[in-house]
Amino acid sequence: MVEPGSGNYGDTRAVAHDATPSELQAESDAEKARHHEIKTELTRFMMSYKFATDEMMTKINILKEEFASIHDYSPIEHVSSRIKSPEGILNKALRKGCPLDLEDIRRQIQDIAGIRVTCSFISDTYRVLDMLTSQEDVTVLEVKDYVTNPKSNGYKSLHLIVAIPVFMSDRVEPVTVEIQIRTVAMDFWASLEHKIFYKYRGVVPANLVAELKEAADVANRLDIQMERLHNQVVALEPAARAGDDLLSIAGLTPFAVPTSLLEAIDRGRASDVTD
Ligand code: 0O2
Repeated sequence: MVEPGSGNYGDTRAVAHDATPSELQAESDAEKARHHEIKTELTRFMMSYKFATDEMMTKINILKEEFASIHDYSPIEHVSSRIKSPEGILNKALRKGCPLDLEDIRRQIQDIAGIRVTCSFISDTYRVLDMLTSQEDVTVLEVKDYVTNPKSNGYKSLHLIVAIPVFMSDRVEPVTVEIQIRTVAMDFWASLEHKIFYKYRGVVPANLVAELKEAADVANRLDIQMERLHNQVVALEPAARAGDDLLSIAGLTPFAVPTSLLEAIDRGRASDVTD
């Protein structure tokens, strides 16, 4: 017999010891059905983060390709993404004291979808930040500038939390994505520090902490020096480049550009100016 409120977990779903086999079976079926329903909800929940990541990755890759095609150089070296596993979400929710409810988790855990953008130079990290935050459908929820204000251990990165609309079959869902933007040198440092931090379970010996801080300073000096070198190269007179008569778009075979087309557009512009 099912006695409301008398079970192990203090809820109405628990079964008393004298339950008949058919009652036990019914309870087990009901539990399976509930778990199935929750799993479906969880799948939709996780999918929304995958779609948000896909959308942001497309945006970032468009910026990367557009920049590379027009300027012969891209501020973005590398982009990667990850979705936190359900276990990772559960651990973070428990750590933060967040109720185990999908809507609370959606509100309180903002790095379920994470993207990392690696740039060549410090100025590029801010350029990428500007390009992403100025997009109309991207709502900026938070920006943390650990590049200008590094953490005490030496960690540097720009952290951006955005919400992006995901168009599902029956609704539009604003989904948050955490984007970390850093240089190659900052990334190198952060991945090593992350490994050390986990190896020592957060209690890193003082000598290693000091060495890591020193390495962060070296990485910063390297960033500054590499950017200075880059600027010197950019300032040099551009040499005539082979293939200037071709129109190149990444992923497509270069198009030949008829001189007559260039001349016609040029004439059209000149007449626009004189009109
Ligand atoms: P994981 O496993 O990388 O996801 P939050 O806990 O996110 O709500 P917090 O910690 O104030 O709030 O956020 P913050 O400072 O923006 O840091 C978020 C993420 O940045 C971290 O995620 C790390 O990925 C990275 N990060 C921050 N500080 C450091 C650091 O000192 N060293 C390294 N290597 N990475 C750092 P998680 O959730 O801590 O971990």
